[in-house]
Amino acid sequence: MQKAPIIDVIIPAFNEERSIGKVLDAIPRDLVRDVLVCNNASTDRTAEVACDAGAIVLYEPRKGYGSACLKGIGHLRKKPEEQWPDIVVFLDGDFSDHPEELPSIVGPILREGMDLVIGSRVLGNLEKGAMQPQQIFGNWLATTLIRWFYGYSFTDLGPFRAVRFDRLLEMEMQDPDFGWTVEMQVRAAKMRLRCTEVPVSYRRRIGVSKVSGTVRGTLLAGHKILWTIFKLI
Ligand SMILES: Nc1nc2c(ncn2[C@@H]2O[C@H](COP(=O)(O)OP(=O)(O)OP(=O)(O)O)[C@@H](O)[C@H]2O)c(=O)[nH]1
Ligand SMILES: [Mg+2]
Repeated sequence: MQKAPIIDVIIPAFNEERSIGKVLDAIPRDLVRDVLVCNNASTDRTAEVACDAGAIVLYEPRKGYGSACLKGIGHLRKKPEEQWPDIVVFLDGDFSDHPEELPSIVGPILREGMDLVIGSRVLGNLEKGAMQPQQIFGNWLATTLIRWFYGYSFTDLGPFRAVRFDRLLEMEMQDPDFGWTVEMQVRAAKMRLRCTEVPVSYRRRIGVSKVSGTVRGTLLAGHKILWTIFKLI
């Protein structure tokens, strides 16, 4: 990329009023054009807090992590092509990720010609209790299957990631919920994209756990992730 790259950030958010302001404040805004908070039918003040902190707030009535991300992509795609971003960064709205690490997430795209960069919590600084044992096992299983079926070595399905926008559009992402992250990695592998990982820090979320800390959420997410890997073969 010759000119200064356009980097936009997409944050799916469902009832994250206590954390979203901190997430937005920690994003290095000098590197980023727009921050899109995709408000997933929140019933709290997530939208107001995000708007006050300078984000563009989009509303997505369909629940689910993937639906919120798709809303953000749709918003960017509708712009005239010359205003499309070069890179899109995804991160969570619960302040588990460390947004100030954005430069290391986009670095391999800018400097090494990568298409997709996954922030690996396994390789990075993982706060005790930030990931549940079943989540660590599930990620290990999913990444092992991806290695067997697709020959790509990932260590994590972490939410903090960067992807070239043109490649993201070519992926034609579809998953409306928990399969989103693994779908992106499987599609990237099938497309033989240039993928890498960088270590990222990860801490305990602010607010109530919705997925990994609940039995129902873990079972649904685990099932969906494995199903997505087999479905796309
Ligand atoms: N659970 C859930 N999260 C959503 C939804 N839509 C957007 N999100 C956001 O997606 C991000 C990831 O969800 P989390 O609830 O943090 O999922 P997790 O990190 O696997 O598990 P916990 O942090 O333990 O709940 C957060 O920013 C959520 O606010 C949704 O419909 N359900
Ligand atoms: Mg979380």
